[in-house]
Amino acid sequence: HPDPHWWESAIVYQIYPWSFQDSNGDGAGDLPGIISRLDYLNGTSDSLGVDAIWLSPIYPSPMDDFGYDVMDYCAIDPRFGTLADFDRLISEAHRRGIRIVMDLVLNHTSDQHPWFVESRSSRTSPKRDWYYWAAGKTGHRPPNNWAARFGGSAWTRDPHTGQYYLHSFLSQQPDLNWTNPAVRDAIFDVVRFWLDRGVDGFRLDAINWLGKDTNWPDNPRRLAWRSYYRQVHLYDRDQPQTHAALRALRAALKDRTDILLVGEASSDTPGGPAAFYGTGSDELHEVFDFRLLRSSWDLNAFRRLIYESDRAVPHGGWPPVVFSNHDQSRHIDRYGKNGDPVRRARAAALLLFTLRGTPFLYYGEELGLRDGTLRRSDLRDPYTIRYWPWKAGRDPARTPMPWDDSPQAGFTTDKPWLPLSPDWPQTNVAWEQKHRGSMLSLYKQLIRLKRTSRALTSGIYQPVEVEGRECLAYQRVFQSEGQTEAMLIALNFSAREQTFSLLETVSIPTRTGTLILSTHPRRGEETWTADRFRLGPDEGIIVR
Ligand code: TEU
Repeated sequence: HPDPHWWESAIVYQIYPWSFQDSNGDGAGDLPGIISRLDYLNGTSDSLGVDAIWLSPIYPSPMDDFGYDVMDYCAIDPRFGTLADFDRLISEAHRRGIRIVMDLVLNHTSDQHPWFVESRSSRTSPKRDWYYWAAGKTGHRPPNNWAARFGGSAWTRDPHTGQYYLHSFLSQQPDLNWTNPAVRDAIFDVVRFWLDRGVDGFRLDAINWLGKDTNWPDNPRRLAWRSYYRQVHLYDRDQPQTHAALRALRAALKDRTDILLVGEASSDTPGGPAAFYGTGSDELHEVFDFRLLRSSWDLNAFRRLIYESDRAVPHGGWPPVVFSNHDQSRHIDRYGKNGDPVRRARAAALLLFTLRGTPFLYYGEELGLRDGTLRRSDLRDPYTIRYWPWKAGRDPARTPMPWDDSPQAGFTTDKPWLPLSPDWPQTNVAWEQKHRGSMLSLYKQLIRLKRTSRALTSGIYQPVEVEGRECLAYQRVFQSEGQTEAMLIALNFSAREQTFSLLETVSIPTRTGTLILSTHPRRGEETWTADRFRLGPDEGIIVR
């Protein structure tokens, strides 16, 4: 039963398959494990209540980048299960009202993918131009100065043919040549393969990398800090060919208005990630905007970035809201710096479910799970290892989901592939389900509220001016047939209790109302007035 644009009222939950639930005791998560935990996500009165799962890659892979290096786009890695397990996941999820969004890694494959194996076999291989090959400069120097995202040159010389291949990430992740129509056709076959199995959408990995300037000009460098230069990715990201490829993909899906295309574009161009909405109806439905995620917990930055990213989405597109994913420290640790992490994470939860857009939760954030404290010998991700200990890296945010206080937190019976985060004895599903003041209880409350409020799902976003500094306020307003539903959100960005009042610079349907939710456990239904209201440290409230 097609439900066009289902994502505009949905809540999406990202599962990192390595870390959600192990079913066979090998210390790593798998599909049968995920199936066994679906009731936690939706389908019972006690479930979290999410509408879709975004699954990070589960395809066969040598796991150099933990699945973002794909060897076969149309199969399941045996570590995670089989295609039969996947089909069962789809039907069991759908039965509970959960949709499945697959991760599609289109910029590159693994160097073990048969396409690349064939491509590198000789200069005249029929698949040679499925990837980018170029001659080096004299003296075994790469064709240009492009830097790989994970360090070093973006070019690696293949001794077998003496040419260089391009890889924007690890050298084990050669970039596909999207100027070649055969590549595009092969990928569209992959899309059809998963659509036939019943998936509901795709998260498009690193999508702004797709097109390249194949004249291979050097990227300019800009002085970033003292004598440290940073490369400006002028010619290897955000190229016009990327838009052409996305338009073709969207056109191929024109009869499927129920298939979500959400793209990851950590783009630094002036148009920013929003450029990948195209006109609003010819490229992606949703594009992650990581500016808020990269910001520190700062009122002025949040006010500006929320406004800008909301305004940037063209008519027809829909914004995702995201604070955490598998690529950086969890936001409880990032936003919690120089403050109270739990109170701030509760305030962030309020934003996640009340800003305009589809909330994307990263597994464990609903528990307030903290980053793992890992030793050098625990690390698995090559990017984390390369910059250890100067950068926190990605492994700390990928630790196993803590389900209960049994050994290994109910995640596995063996040694987990990454150690549990140290807070798991209190921060786990079983404990939090029993405590009304827990992060999990707050997430459930917010999800229930969002689902039953037209204002919170479909209403417009309007900033509201506040008298007194350090308070962010906005309203969500939904109007239809003369009826107005409005919700006001106010958030104290300081660690002190303060009294605020709203300025009447815009028409505020919410000058009086009932305070229906607070991120501080003690407050419940009480009357509220815009003229004078008190907020505790880091407290956020919703007023109806
Ligand atoms: O990430 C692309 C990306 O933009 C990264 O540079 C990201 O900003 C970085 O990891 C932050 O530390 C995607 C995936 O999300 C990531 O896990 C993959 O490793 C990468 O693509 C390559 O496929």
